[in-house]
Amino acid sequence: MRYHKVYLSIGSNIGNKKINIIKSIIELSKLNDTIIRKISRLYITKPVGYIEQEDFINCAVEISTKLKPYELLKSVNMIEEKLKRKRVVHWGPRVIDIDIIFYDNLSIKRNDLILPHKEQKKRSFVNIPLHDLGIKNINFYPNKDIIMCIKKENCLISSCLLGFNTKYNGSNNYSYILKKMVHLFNFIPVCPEQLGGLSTPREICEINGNKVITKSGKNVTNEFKKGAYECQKILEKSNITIVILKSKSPSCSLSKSYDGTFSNTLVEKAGIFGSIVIKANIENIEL
Ligand code: PH2
Ligand code: MG
Ligand code: MG
Repeated sequence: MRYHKVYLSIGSNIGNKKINIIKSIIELSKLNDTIIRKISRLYITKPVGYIEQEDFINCAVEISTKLKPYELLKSVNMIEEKLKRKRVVHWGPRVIDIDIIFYDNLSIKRNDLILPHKEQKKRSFVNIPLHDLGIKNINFYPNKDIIMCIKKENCLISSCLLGFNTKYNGSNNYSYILKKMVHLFNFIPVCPEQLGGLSTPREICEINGNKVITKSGKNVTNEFKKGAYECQKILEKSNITIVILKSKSPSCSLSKSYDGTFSNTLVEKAGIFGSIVIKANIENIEL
């Protein structure tokens, strides 16, 4: 099975629109046999069609996928559902809308799937982002629905996710998708455990009640607290509006952590720095 080149248009006009879009792209990257190739800039756009709603943020994404058109459509719908489920409002404006614009050079006309997308030519909010991706020969009728590009934000990020060898075992948790977002964020990499004075490599640690302990039983709570405090100072000083943190880490987790028994058991508990981020109400994403 070969890879197909697909262009998607993504839009959001409820809640934190930028975060919604980034989360949807992360979900797309998790699909089987699917690779994110390029992400356009993010644009603020005037609503087209029903104009009595908030402005949108729109972008376009190029992916390579082995999924067939209907498999991709189903996957994309599942991502929309997953991101919508967390919201109360189910009608009208959309938390996230992911549309398939081009699928190779395929042309389909069915009730539930029209390729290329039926409205593509009419919509600048689709075509201007597509242009960012380097597509040539797009037919489109210019209009005025684009207002401006959104500017880069400062994003504090777990350094292991960017590929720095700051993980406890001396390796990293490199996530290729972040390298596709360097035009969207100024990444500020941190490792709370290193900032707390722990060495790399270091012993594996887990949260046990209100302590952090190593596998051999050493109490490293103070180091973890110091590291979290150092990161908090960076948060406060650097005008950071979003944080991307490593999941399941005793410092960085924003949801689940290992329970302190070193038996691969997860519990609902944020990490030491993760808890500070949640309390501070800073927009966050877990990877
Ligand atoms: N999506 C629509 C209708 N109108 N307007 C803008 N600016 N951006 C959108 O993504 C959009 C829209 C239907 O999907
Ligand atoms: Mg749409
Ligand atoms: Mg749609």
